[in-house]
Amino acid sequence: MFCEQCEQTASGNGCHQWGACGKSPEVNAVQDLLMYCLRSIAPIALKAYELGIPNRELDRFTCESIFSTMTNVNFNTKRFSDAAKEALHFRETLKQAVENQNQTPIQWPEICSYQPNFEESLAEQGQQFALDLIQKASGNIDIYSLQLTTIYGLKGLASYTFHAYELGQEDEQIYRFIYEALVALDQPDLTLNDWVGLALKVGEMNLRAMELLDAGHTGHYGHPIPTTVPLNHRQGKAILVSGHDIKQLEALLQQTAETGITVYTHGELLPAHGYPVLKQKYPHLYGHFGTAWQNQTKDFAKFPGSIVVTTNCLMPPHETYDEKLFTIGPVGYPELNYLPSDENGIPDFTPVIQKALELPGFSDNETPREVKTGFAHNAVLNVADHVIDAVKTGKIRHFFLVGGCDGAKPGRSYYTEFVEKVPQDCVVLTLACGKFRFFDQQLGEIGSIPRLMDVGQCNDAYSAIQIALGLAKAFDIGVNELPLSMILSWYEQKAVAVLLTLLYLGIQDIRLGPTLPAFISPNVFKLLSETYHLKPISTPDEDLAACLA
Ligand code: SF4
Ligand code: SF3
Repeated sequence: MFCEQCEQTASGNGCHQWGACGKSPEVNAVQDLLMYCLRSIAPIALKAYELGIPNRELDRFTCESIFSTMTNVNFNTKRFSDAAKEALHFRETLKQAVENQNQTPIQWPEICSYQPNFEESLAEQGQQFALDLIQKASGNIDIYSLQLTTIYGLKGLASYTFHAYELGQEDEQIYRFIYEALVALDQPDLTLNDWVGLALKVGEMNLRAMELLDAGHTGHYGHPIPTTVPLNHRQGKAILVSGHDIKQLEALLQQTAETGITVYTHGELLPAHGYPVLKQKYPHLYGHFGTAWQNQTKDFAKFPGSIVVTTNCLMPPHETYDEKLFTIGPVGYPELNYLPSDENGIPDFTPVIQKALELPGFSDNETPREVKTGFAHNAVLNVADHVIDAVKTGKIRHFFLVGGCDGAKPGRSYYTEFVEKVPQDCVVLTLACGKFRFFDQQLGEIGSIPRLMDVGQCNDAYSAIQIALGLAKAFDIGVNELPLSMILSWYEQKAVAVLLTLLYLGIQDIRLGPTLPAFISPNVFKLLSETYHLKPISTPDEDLAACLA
């Protein structure tokens, strides 16, 4: 086994025996095999596009399959094996269609005939792919590093593309690029510069995917507005929804509308409360329960209702709560209740509702506690005049975007301490699950502007980018000249995609932690620090002083 795609990777140099995330060597090998099957489709899918016979079903399948190999999404070997079979079925059908239409015979690359033996262990067959890329890169560690950066970024891109198409937003150029990047993995003659270009192109495409997702969310649910969200529970039966999928949250809200059940968000679904359509249509969408993903074993055990995990981050479930836990979409775990989707991509949530009705629910009303969310680009740029005025009159000295993933490492207390130490004349924008380290702090206001603003989920990095670009335009300066510093935390591959987007946009001086990705080689890091002044976090005091200097 070899995997180093997330920040939790063992000893900072790859999980070799068993995943620190709980992923087994078998799952890892079948994930690698599935990725190889997808690579074997890519040249055919590109040729199909060229001939005007694209296959949207395959495009979506490819994204969902890549997404399912991300950290903390699916731990079920059987689901990966089934996906590999389906991938090859797609490949052979499309190959036939392309060959029928093409005037002359096609000499496909060797990979296009890859055929695992589905009668034998796929886990054993998948092991050969662990070292496939480093061999193809002829041992060049820097090219290998950029290939991994590209693949991991692709996983994040595939996940946002998946969410965007769920909401009816698609762009063919993203699908084509995903195939191009997969094809590139089998082109041994690409140079280091080619790979830098491809990694940045992942960032560019990810910006487009996040833009589409933003359009999908705001088109369906309205532009987020600053909204107070209860952190306390209320008496009654309850369902908790985790992950990032707002469309699935809405489907569950529809199906629970007449049941008397109260619905709570968990983790990255907190920003759902900011969408006016959801709040108006579904009064039983009440509050938020728990904090970031790595605390779920405690949070889920305590929750007295059923729980649905719509996307990452799922941890191996504890037996004290596995019976009330349900997964949907790309998420899975062996033996755990999985609800398949209908032809519209929506599961029948009846088992979740039945389980919630069987469980005790909350027996009392807890003392109210609350946080605010909904400071997305529209809400913030609507008051841009106030913000600009506050900057010009010296009331606001600096903005900090403290965002990204949370995780279990003790070094992540840096982010809490950083926010606590931000001077009174500065504003903190935050997004993604890293905010749970400080999201309920009362930082007060500067005039009418809150000092702590939750922009949204990790994909709402798009919103943060729009805010930065909007302010830069209003001040008539470049975005790197704004009094804004980005202090980012990463864990999984969506964060890799977002980081590549920021680099693609030329954002300088990003501070990244809690540790640098293991897959970034020293030379690649040198390149990033020379070109973009990307740097690792140091101490809150040192970094604050440097940002404010
Ligand atoms: Fe290790 Fe992360 Fe890979 Fe899991 S996803 S096996 S923790 S590197
Ligand atoms: Fe969090 Fe998993 Fe990355 Fe969407 S939920 S940010 S870690």
